[in-house]
Amino acid sequence: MAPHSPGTEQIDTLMSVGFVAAAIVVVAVNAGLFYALRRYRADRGSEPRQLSGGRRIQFRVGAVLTAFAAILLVVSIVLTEKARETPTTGAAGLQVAKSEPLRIEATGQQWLWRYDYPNEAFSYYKLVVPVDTTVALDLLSTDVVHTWFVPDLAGKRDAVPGKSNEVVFSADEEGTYEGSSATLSGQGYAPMRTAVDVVSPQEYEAFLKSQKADIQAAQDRVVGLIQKGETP
Ligand SMILES: [Cu+2]
Repeated sequence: MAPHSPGTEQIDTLMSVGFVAAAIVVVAVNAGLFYALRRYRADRGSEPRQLSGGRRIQFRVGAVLTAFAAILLVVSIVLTEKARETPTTGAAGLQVAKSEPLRIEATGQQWLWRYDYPNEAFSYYKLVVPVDTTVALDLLSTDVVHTWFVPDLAGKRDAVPGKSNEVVFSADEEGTYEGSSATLSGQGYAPMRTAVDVVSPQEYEAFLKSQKADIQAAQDRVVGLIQKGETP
């Protein structure tokens, strides 16, 4: 995972903290085990010393574990302090309206994502957004629960039928970010992927225009065929 949005940086940090904590526990447990083995082993044939742990040692171990858990909690909170902040659109981003995110609708349906842009253009599978811009995706579903998951840009978020959910991100670099299926939504769930194309604000505007023109041309063609009495 390579974080490319403020929120995912926090997730990445939290994963590192978890990894370091797990490593400390593994090392400490094994060190203790080897220490006990060496210190208390007896010669072959003779019976090793029988030990019964006193209450004092139990308290000491308990205190160390509690302190470890407390440190972990504090470190995690301090390092992920910014996780609740909403990213703001930067100077290189698309200037929609001050402090307002760019709103795009993402609709999950078996088994495809549809994106509806502010100018009524739409696209399937691929979402195009401007770089350095706060994007708020309104997640909707027409059938079952789908999960929108592009690991480099945001955490998993569900699209639930009849409800509206939101995922906010701001991509810091142009490029294509792949998404993956994260929730079983029926037999076509595995190929129900998505991709996010992060482009410059100018390219984004150009994409919206050409996409809308293409859709209009296709609709006109169909209407024309129907009027001529042909089946499209
Ligand atoms: Cu799905």
